[in-house]
Amino acid sequence: MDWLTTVDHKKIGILYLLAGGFFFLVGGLEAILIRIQLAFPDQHIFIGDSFNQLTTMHGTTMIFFAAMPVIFAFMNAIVPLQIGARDVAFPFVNSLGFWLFFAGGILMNTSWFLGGAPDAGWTGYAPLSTILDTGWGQTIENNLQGTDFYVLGLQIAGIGTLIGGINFLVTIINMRAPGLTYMRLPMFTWTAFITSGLIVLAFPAITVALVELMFDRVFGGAFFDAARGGNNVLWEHLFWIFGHPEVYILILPAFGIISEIVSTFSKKRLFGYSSMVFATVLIGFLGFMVWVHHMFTAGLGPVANSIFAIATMAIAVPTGVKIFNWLFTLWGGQIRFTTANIFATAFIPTFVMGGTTGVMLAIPAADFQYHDTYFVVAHFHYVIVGGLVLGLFAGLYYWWPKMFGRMLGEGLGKLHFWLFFIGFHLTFFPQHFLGLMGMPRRVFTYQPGHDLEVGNLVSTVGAFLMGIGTLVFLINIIATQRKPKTALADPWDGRTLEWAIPSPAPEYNFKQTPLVRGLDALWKEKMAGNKEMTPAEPVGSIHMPSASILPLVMSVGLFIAGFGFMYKNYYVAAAGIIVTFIAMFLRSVYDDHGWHIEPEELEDDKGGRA
Ligand code: HEM
Ligand SMILES: [Cu+2]
Repeated sequence: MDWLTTVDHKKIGILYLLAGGFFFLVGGLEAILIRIQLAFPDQHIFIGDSFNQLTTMHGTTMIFFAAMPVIFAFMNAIVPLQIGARDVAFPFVNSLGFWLFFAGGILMNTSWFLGGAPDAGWTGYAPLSTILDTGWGQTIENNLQGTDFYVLGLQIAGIGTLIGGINFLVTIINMRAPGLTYMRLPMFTWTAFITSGLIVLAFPAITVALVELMFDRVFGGAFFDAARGGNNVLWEHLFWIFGHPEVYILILPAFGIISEIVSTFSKKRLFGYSSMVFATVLIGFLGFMVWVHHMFTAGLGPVANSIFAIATMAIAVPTGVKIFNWLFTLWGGQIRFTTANIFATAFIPTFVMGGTTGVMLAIPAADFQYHDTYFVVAHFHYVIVGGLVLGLFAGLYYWWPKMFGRMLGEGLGKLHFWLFFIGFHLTFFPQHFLGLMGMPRRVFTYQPGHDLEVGNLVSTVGAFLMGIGTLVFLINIIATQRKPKTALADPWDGRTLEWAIPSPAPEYNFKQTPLVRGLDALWKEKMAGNKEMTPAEPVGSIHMPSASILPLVMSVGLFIAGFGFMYKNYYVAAAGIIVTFIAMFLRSVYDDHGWHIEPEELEDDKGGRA
């Protein structure tokens, strides 16, 4: 019950991690099924519709319901601690954001059991996504509803993400401890800040696109129907105006995680901190200027293509700055190869390979050849799996003690790393060549005798290795959970504020708000010979927000309404919306001032002095 009503950012972080982890397994299973079908030529296991559903759901699940929530898990679990805050700015909204994401994810995945999943690709291109049973012969046999699940599931989840982004923007702007100026923010918080900004600017584009798609599908609209005056390229623009920034929403926090870990485990401050900040802001900005590189072959013409090609290549510059700064941080450091740091250092060359193929794709003339082949599949998996997922694993090993009070096993961790890392390269490296040899993406089979057999088989073997690696990680988690909570407050000899308080953090985080006196606030105090942070305020009563069931109720309401719209049963839709509105009404009329923890209740051994 506690978990259904919690507004504590640390618990919400754990909820995001559990839900995101669950969807990672679902998406991973879908990936393995795809690779089983492609292991050998001319197979008949998942073909046609079922293959399209697998690829669509795999992509959508991984991006929206696995990677995004795990990033939110870290933002929740770590950002308030790194800035010396007691919670996020709007704890209630934070919980609402989680439940909306979860409702959207579940709604979309119920499609598997209700007549078929969406099958128009994770990009949902019109007019493929606008096809439905209109009675004039365009019926897709068993899949009338699939894309409706996509439209409504993403819409509900998207609102959750959007309000989450707003919340973290406000939190980082307003709730920093005294002395924590912007140029002293830990790198992970900086990337969380820019990512939140990108969310606030990018998600409205997909919201609008999905509303239009919903009108086309549910109410017979014509936004994307060229025959009735609409324009299907409009969908591509709206999707990628969101979609390209989205990939930076995903990768920037991973950059932040890597920066923290590389610096902690080389016992050096991050090389070129201010250039790192500047590069992050610049990547965020340029992320909005390049969406058309996904549309080079859509026929926008040479001028548009050239402008967006140059803008795209420009992103490689700040990205290169980051890469060199990480290398210079490691250079001459006292490096400790913990599991977290192995994942972090392996991230660097892997991500560089993904960036390189990105620059290749950014050349329009070349892209006409690569586009919609396995080369693109190889590119984005190098950046998303080789970049983001390695970064997330690094972060999990690093912050696990802070989140759960226990250390993940190092032996199993290293086994996990090697299985996953080798499996990853086996899976995706051959795909570059499959693409160059002409294998189109999203095909469910290929014929023997075109030299595509070996690459595909190696790729499938690699996918199984990654799956086994993930199982080792799960075993590690289970083994760890059975041990007592004995993690130290600062197990890695850390540099930033989250290591100044016990693991796991007490409910109120900091007994006294700390005073920040420089970059790497905790390290600064350690160097000055202090064992703990200097407090910025006397011990006093601590104000806490009250738990509430309303965020869950609001999300359930929208979940019900989603089904109503899908099956065009407007009574159900109205009932769902009414549930949500009643919950909103209760929230606004019921005055809740929260509660206080009095100084006598603060345990001495908890919360340190700061
Ligand atoms: C130096 C940086 C990068 C460059 C120059 C770059 C360039 C490109 C280009 C030109 C395409 C379009 C290929 C085509 O469809 O023909 C593409 C696709 C893609 N990129 Fe990147 N990229 C970069 C970094 C990233 C990062 C950091 C991510 C994610 C974390 C990412 C994720 C993707 C995805 C998911 C697609 C495929 C979208 C789809 O059609 O399904 N890229 N990239
Ligand atoms: Cu892009």
